[in-house]
Amino acid sequence: MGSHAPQHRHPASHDVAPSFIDAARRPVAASLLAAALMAALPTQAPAGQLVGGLLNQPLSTLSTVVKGSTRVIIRTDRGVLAPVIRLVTALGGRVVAQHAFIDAVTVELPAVQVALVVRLPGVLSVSLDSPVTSAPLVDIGPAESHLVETLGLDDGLLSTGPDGRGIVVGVIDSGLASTGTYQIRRFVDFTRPANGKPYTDNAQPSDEYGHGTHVGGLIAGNGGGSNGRFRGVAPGASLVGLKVLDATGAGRTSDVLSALEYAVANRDALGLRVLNLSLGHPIYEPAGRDPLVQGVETAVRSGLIVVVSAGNFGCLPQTTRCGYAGITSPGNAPSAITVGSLDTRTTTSRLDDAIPSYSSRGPSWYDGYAKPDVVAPGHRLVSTISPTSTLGRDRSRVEQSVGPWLAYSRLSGTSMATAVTSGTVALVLDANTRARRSSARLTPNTVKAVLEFTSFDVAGTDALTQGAGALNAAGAIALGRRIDPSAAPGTPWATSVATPSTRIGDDQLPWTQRFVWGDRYAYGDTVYTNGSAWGQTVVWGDAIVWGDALVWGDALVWGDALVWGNALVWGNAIVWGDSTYDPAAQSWANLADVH
Ligand SMILES: [Ca+2]
Repeated sequence: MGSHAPQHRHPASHDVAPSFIDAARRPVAASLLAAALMAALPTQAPAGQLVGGLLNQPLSTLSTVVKGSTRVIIRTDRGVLAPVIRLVTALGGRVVAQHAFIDAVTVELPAVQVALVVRLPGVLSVSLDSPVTSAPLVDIGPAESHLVETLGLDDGLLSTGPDGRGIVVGVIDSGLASTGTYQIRRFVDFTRPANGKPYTDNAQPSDEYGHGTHVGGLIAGNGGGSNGRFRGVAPGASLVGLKVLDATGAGRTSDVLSALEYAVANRDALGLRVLNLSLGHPIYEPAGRDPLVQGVETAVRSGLIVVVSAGNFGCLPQTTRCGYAGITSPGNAPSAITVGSLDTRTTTSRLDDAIPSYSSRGPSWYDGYAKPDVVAPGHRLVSTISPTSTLGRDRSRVEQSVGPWLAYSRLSGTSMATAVTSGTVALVLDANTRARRSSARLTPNTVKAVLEFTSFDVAGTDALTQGAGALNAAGAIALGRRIDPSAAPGTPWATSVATPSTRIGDDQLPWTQRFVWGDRYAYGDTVYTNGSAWGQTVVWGDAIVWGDALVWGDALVWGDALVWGNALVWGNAIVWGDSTYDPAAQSWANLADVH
């Protein structure tokens, strides 16, 4: 990547953060430490080159200029986390949190030592403990009032069909206020360390910002106080609140990692099936090194279905020009279900839908993954909020006040689209459980395939903007309930749908029947067979044997569709006219600066 990487603002992370693991600063004889460091120093590569290659993008700049301390996430080879921590501690590092599930540790470290740490044996990479944000968009206009209908969830489906009952969704966000409109199974506060752990377990539900409460209501709110008018997608589902964002909607990557690890460790005890991450930070390094991506991939391999926002960086705010490669991390996690936003134009009909300008387009930086996976209603959605929260105090957003604990407010963004998708996943899981009596479960890849296969095409929109297509909850339920996860590998597990289409309002709309796989489109009936692609340990997008069941489309061509003004995105580079364009000094920096 080198000079083609987007230049991001350097987050101010050298402030002093609260500690909860007071790692002992072991006295180490100077000669012993020197020996360890000498052994660690590489002989085969110039030091500067090595350091630049192992540090993520903002840190490689920071470490050369910052005095004082900085917070970094160190990833290590498997099995050597403990000895690396001992060495880092000897260098003056203080452990903030361990992330054993991805062989990583977050450390507060004198900035001058970063260059030494990166050379320690067993250290794979060092990343800044980057700020994550969840800021929704301010916009003016009529509120979406046909959410349930445009998803195909009317016609009494709730009374007879799935409502998410028995499905637990984890919400990694700013918290959940006690609104009384959704069931909170557990609340864990990762912004308040306690008892030597990086979180307060069984905490009182709270949400000073208001974002998580809105997301939670879209997933599982029952519409209480609004006569059901503003109910969420899966009111039978229950929530686990995993609070990582503060009263301004900002948090730390390390806290998100702690929440992911908690979810993986407690998934069976809590019955967790789905995780909603309506947050992120700019992509600073390849997905294979990004700690947040690694956390999401580990969660998916454990069986959790992880739904992630694409980001709200579709256009340059300064010029309102729309462009590509605005996906945020962990939306670049291959196995996540990455969701962009859809403006339903406040109608039930899907024919007038459009992608809002802010919705981040693919591909992902560095890796060139085709993202998002789908788009979903996310524009001017009305959901629960605490009137005393940061967002709840903005009266211009309020659609209905219910009481001192609850109001319904209007927010827009890929965060909201992600919540609608998580709710739909809960419905699909519930529908499949109701139709089956076996204990076999739909894998994350299967659910993702179902959402993509049943999606609707958004007219006039390219693949890197809409992904496979727009969410079709009714169609996803119809297909999801047909699949028998206990079928033997390689055998059909669902009968084909004769007419792969869904009626929404007055229109019978065809499913796209396509997948976004790695950097390609694919078509075909593969979803009807228990193929290896749907296995729990297969990373979405990996090259695997498909047999004849699938028709490959062309590789997504970074061609005419990707013209941004005069700039053209090509793989990892931006080509400007005929010459390679260095985005670091130009408008790309402005886009990244919004974070
Ligand atoms: Ca519409």
